[in-house]
Parts: sequence; C-alpha cells; structure tokens
Amino acid sequence: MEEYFTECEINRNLVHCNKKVKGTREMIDLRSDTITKPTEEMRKAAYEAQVGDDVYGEDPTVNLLEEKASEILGKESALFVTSGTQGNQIAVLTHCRPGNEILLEAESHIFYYESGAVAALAGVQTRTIKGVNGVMSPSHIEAAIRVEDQHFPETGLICIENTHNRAGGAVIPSSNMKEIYAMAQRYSIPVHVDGARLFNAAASAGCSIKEFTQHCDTVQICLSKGLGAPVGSIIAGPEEFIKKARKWRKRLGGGLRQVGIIAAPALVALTKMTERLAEDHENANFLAEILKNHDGLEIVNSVDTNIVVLNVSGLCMNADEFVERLKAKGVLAVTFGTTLVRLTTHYDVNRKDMEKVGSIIAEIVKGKRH
Ligand code: TLP
Repeated sequence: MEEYFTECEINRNLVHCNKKVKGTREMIDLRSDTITKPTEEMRKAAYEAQVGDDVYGEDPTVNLLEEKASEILGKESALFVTSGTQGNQIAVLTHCRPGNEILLEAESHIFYYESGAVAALAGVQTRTIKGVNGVMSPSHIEAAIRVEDQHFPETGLICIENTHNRAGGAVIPSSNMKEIYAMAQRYSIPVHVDGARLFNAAASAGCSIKEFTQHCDTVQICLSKGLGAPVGSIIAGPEEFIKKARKWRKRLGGGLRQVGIIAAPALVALTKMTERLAEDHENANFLAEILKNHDGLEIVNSVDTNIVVLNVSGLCMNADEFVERLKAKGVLAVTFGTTLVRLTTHYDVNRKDMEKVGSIIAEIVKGKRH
C-alpha cells in the first residue's frame, strides 16, 4: 500500500530533504552491512578523484589510501584490493606454498564462505580449530601445529577472524590474539587476521585498531561493510610481504588502472566512518533488548557489535520460513543455519527501523503461537 513519506525515508542515500512524497518505503534491509550505499561525500570524492594508472603505481588517490591505511593499521605497507575475499586469498597465497596446511577457526569466513578458494587457488589444506564464540585456544592451535615429518604437511599459516562473523560479530580479545601470536612466533608461523570488521572490534573494545593489529603479521580490513564504501579492502603487513602480495593481485587480474575512482570513497570510509560504528552496535543492542523477552525466540550471541543472531526453533519454524515471513512484512534478513537468522545493523538503518523490526517480529511470534 502506498503511504506518504519524506523523500529521505524512501531513499536515504540519494535525497536528504523533508518534502513529503507518495511512495512505497524501502525494505528495512538487515541482510548484511555490505548492503550500505556510498554516502554523498563518497560519491563526490569519487567524482573529484585524481587518478592515474595504478599498475604503474601512478594513481595518487590509491597511493594516499594505502599510505593512510598502513599508518592507521600500524604496518609497514598496505595494498588496496577489490574485496575481503580477494584480500584473504592473496594473503594465503603470499604466506603459503601448495601442500601447506593452514589453521583456522571452524566457522571462519575463509573456511566457510570463500567457495573453497584456499584449496582451489593456493593449493593448501585446512585444519579447523573449534573456538568458543570464535575465540580459539592458543593451546588447541599449538597442538595442531605439525612437527617435521615426511608424512605431514607444513603448517603455513594461522588465521584469526575478528570480529567473528558466524559467532555473531563476536570480538576476539586482543589478549587472545597476543597469546596466539607469541606462540606462533615461537614456531615461526605467520598469523593473518581476517579483520573484515576489525574496526567494529576496536569500537566495541573502545581502543585503537592497532591494539589488535600489533598481534599479527598481516591483516585484511573491509571498507565496504559498516564503513560504507562501495568497493574495497586493504591488506597490510611487512613491506616485503606486500610486494609479493601485489604480484599475486596482478596474477589474479586484480591490478586495476584509474582505480582512484573507487579508492576515493574508500578513503572517506577509512578516515571518516570508523567513529560511527558504535551507533550500529547501539542499534543492534537496542534491537536485542526489544526481542529478548519473546517466548520461542532466543538471541544466541552476545551482541558485541552489529550482529544479532536469533534461534527461531522455539517458534516451530525453520530459519527459511522466518526469513520469508519477515520479508513479507518489509524486513530482509539472512539464514545462518537451519534454525538461525542473522540481523545486521549498518549505516543505512536507524533506531526507528529497529523499533519497526521489533514490532514486526512481535507480530510474527504472536501469529505463530495463536
Ligand atoms: N561476509 C559477508 C558474506 O560473505 C557472508 C557477510 O554478509 O557477512 N571476512 C569476513 C569475516 C566477512 O564477513 C566477509 C563478508 C568477508 C571476509 C568477505 O568480504 P567480501 O564480501 O568483500 O569478499
């Protein structure tokens, strides 16, 4: 049904005005923070970006972004890549040789959601470590490190994911990273952090991102999630590593040309959007608070950051059915298993949306019980 909304309510990203127009309001999209659209400042930055051929190292905007990123992350050097997946894969390719084994958390993105790329591209095998809320015990990792034996693969890399997506955006404490890194150094095994949402971890812990990045050799951060850039991730680490990573990026067809067009909004994301992530966390907590007293609905994560995971099995429906019902009422979410549903807050939703989602879920719960 059509109703009257402000133009801003219909499309928050394009128009900022209070003129009332007739229309259909957008869905409240909580599928992911990847769905955020570039802000006006980002669009303007893209339009005005100075560009050059980045394969020749001549794009001033990319150079500035990489410089700024290495400074913020406290690493010698940084590389702009197209996506989080590409960043993680380049890291694995650069750290490892075919036939290596990598150690990573059992539900980590690299293992769970990257289409088996580490096997397909780097030719490494995975050995998963079961964590608690995404946190791996250093002693479990240590026990999985291979000793020298002609039967065994060599352990080529340890990966930590922070925040941990499938653990519901859980923050991996820097103290845990510190222990893992100290142990890994004793065995001369590099540590890579999939920090797609590492700025969320820093915002939640109330510290600088360096508090985390000091405990790893290399890190991948996404600019296109809660930070709102349309495209892009950064890999950062030692200069020698980034030199080799640049070559892997080229091999993968990721050497781009006048890429300042997308590096400019990414720079806005990196320098101006990190402070506001706390707002997404407040919205997620506010939503969790509204939802926590519904019979049959269980919040299974600790809501450290911008993700709320619901178990809907108590409503005698599976996750697909719950997501379909939400969609019919104007809310988008994703399934996270047969009975789990993930709701993710981000720049393009606000507290009012959370209230709306809360009452829509209340209707679904009520409808199911009657
Ligand atoms: N995660 C996406 C989906 O792929 C599941 C999401 O909606 O959360 N590391 C982590 C921890 C991630 O959550 C993601 C994206 C990536 C890497 C990959 O980033 P992109 O999508 O840029 O390749």
